[in-house]
This record gives sequence, structure tokens and C-alpha cells, in this order.
Amino acid sequence: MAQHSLTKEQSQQFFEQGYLIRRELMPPAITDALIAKIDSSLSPALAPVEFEADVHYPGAPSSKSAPGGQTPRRLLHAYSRDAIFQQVASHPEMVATLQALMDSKDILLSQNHHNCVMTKHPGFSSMTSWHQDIRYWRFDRPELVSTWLALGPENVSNGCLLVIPGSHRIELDPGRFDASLFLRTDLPENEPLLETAVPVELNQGDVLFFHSRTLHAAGQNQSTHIKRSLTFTYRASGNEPIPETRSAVFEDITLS
Ligand SMILES: O=C(O)CCC(=O)C(=O)O
Repeated sequence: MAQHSLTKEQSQQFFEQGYLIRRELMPPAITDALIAKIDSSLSPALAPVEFEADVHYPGAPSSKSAPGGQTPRRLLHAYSRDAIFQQVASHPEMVATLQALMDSKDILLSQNHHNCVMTKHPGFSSMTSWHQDIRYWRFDRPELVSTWLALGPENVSNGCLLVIPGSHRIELDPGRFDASLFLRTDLPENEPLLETAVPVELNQGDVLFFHSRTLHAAGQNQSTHIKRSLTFTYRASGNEPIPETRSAVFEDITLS
């Protein structure tokens, strides 16, 4: 059973801002074991892996044969990699927080979306432009929550996430996004929104919970250390993936 439930202020923060940080949610015994497991999976990079060269984001190597082209960006299918990933994904504090945020006892983990270790290596890392995760996902309702567990310091200089508070609650015309559904930073109309962005600075064990409609972005890693984060996506029972879409490829995992 969970040790803590959310305070009214925490629930309100998520409802209004579209994100919530829970500091030191994951104990060092778990995060240290995770770091060891991840590091042993990075060299050689254990499949399935997405490389920096695969993402084609700004700053990414142009191909796998270009300098830095073999730099891992995501260790995919985290949940099925090892019991330690399952322990984090189903940790009672994680599940209790998700139950409160989605107002449901029955929470499921999607194996089709964020279900990976995100790495950002010094030297060869790309930036992620402004987007809402829900843009390529297909569910009954756009009401999913993702978790982002920091496994070390995350700050602007090593490419932490940036979020636009409250963006999960605003409707934006399609014209404000580009062909890949990234928010256009060249449009004067988007400037006031972009000016409200805040960095999500985290430390080992902190967990960010963010809504699938919250606009977020991330910079390059300008530090000398690898940044590793573990991220999962969850839905409430009753918010089903649309059959035959990429949101329904692998079965969701019931956690409660
Ligand atoms: O570059 C990053 O660390 C952010 C990745 C991200 O926002 C995403 O994959 O949705």
C-alpha cells in the first residue's frame, strides 16, 4: 500500500499546471540498482534501441555512420527489460499518485508509448522541440499521465525537460504547429506562450508526472556526464486505446 496520498495543493498543481514533481519519490536503493542496470545495457547498447541518428531532431548526427551516429537515445521497451524496471513502474507511491491524478483505482501502463530509458550523452545529443505527447497517440480521451524518473541531476545545462504550465488546458489551432506537430517557434502568435516556459530541474529519485497534453521540450546535454531518465505512460481503465492504432499494438499492463 502507498505510504502517502497527494495533498490538495499537489492535486491542484497538477490540475492547473499539467505537471507535478514529487521529490525523492524513488529511494536510492532502487535508483542505484537502475543506474547499474542501465549502464550495463548501454555498452554494448542492448536492443531494442533508438539512436540519436534515428530521431532526426536538431543536433542529431545525420546518419548512423556519421560521427556520434551510434549514440543511444532511448533504450526501448523498458518494462520488459528487467524486474527493476517493473518495480519502478508499479511502485506503490507511483501508482497511488497516478490513481489520485487520474481519479481512478484502476491504472494501466502502456507498453506502446513512453516505456523507455531516455539517455542524453555529452557530445552527441539532440534537442526535442515543443510538442504534446498525445499528438500521435490514440485513446478514447487525451487524458494520460507520464512519469519521468531522474537518475541524476537534470538541469538546463544537461538538457532537462522544459514545460509550459497550463498548456494541457488550452486549445491551439492546428496552424500553430508544423507538419510534424511541433509548436512553431517562428510564429509571433506563439511567443507569449513560449515565454511562460519553465525548466523542470530534478535530482536522483525525483519523479515528474505530466499530462499527455502538456507542451514540453528539452535541450542538448552540454555537460560532461550522461543524463539518464526512466519514463513510462499510464492511463486509467475506461480510457481505452483505439483498436488498430499504434496505441493498441502491445497489451497494456494492469497495475492495480
Ligand atoms: O529530449 C528529451 O529528453 C525529451 C523527450 C520527449 O519529450 C519525448 O520523447 O516526448
